[in-house]
Amino acid sequence: MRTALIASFALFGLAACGEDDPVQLTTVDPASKWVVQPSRAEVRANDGGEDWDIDNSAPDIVVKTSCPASGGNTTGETNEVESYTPTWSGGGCTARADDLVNDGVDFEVRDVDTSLDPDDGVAEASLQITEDDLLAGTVTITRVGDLESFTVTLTED
Ligand SMILES: [Ca+2]
Ligand SMILES: [Ca+2]
Ligand SMILES: [Ca+2]
Repeated sequence: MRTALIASFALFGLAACGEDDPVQLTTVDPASKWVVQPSRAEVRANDGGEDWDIDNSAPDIVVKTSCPASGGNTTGETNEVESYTPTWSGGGCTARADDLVNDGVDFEVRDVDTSLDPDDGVAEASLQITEDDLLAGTVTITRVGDLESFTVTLTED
């Protein structure tokens, strides 16, 4: 009886531990540094039925990127691109491979407006990144917030 009880506690301990075990990388060096760069997005034609901007122009899209908040990782912000299909080549964040795979990356996408008309939120998301994504060098998510799609490139620094 006593043995069984201990055994079940041991099993419970193992299961609880398993959930929190960090993902082990097999090909990519866990300590390698990677740049997470928003590269393009496809924005919905309107913001819940309203035009993005009162002058009926395309939204002015900026992406804030937050790599996992552990030692040496960074945040970034793209420049503003006025388009329904914006592309960017700078303003990403940098992080260790093991931090990316275990903690993912947070994105906040907004349409910049004037001080009289506060910025419109477009999407907020946490993007899980796998070792396969790092090896592929890119990852795309679809239908998040008011984005039809969102693509980031992953480049070893
Ligand atoms: Ca707007
Ligand atoms: Ca605009
Ligand atoms: Ca705007």
